[in-house]
Amino acid sequence: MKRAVFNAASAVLLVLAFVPGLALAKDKKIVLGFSQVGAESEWRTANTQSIKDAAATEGITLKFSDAQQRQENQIKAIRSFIAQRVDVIAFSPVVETGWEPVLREAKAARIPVILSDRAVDVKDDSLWVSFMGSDFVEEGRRAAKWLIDYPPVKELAAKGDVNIVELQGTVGSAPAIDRKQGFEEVLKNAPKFKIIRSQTGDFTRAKGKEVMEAFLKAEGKKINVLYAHNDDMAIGAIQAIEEAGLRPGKDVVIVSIDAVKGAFEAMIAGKLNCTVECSPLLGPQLMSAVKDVVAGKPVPKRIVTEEGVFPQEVAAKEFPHRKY
Ligand code: GYE
Repeated sequence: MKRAVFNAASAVLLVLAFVPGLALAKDKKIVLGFSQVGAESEWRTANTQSIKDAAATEGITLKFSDAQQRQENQIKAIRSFIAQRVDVIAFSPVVETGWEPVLREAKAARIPVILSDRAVDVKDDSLWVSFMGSDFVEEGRRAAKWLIDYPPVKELAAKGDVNIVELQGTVGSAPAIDRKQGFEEVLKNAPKFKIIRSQTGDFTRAKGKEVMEAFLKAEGKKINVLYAHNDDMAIGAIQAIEEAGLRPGKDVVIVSIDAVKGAFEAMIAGKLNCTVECSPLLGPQLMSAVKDVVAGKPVPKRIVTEEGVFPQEVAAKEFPHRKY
């Protein structure tokens, strides 16, 4: 009975929404300006898709801008959203610092700003309304915890040092800073584990491969472990390891972050040992926060994404359930 009443009510609403000339919905469409980091990884592609899909589902007009991993492009995009007087601005800041001036301009224009995926480092918290995304420090800790408990690595540690090379994400970005910090924090209590080289691979496959080649040239067989701040860099590095005549996943144990499909394929092939989950599917919660902000409802200052860890042993079983 209740459902029938509800259905009747929504049918009336539907009809109303489609009657031409009725101001309903049309004039009220929320306009969201979104400045994306770029298209540097599988993660980012899935994130962009999630945001576009969710905006379409929620009937939110999305002005989407790709910054190609450059802060100045993001600042330009945000200024243009302000000039266009969008209802809400959301962005995924490529780096943490340097945002005060443009965020103050948005505030002066009374346009609320939501941070998606990555945080900013600004003193004045009133410059943004909400930050939704993962706990990157925790992801780094999870990678390290998995590593020191991984039996082949434990065996190595029993005999001597475990030499780690690290592929960092984009210099100055929240995930690169935090994933390094979380990983090192856990390793502090595991003195046999040594990071012998650490360099940025800018979160891309091409750079991951290039930097891994340099690591291999310098350290060769000394390298026991690769810790990559994202799966794409690990996948690029796997190629470099194979080209150097070594076996990724065996001669070099590899742990990375994101848990994208490409990582599952690499695990199933035995070339990647573990991936720590970081979900890019932020679209639906972003749109719901956008709607709440416009409606004047309170939104949480911090919304943390829930995620897990996937070692190689579970990859084949999990693969069919992966959405990105
Ligand atoms: O891990 C990486 C991407 O900010 C969490 O950015 C995101 C990171 C993600 O390029 O693959």
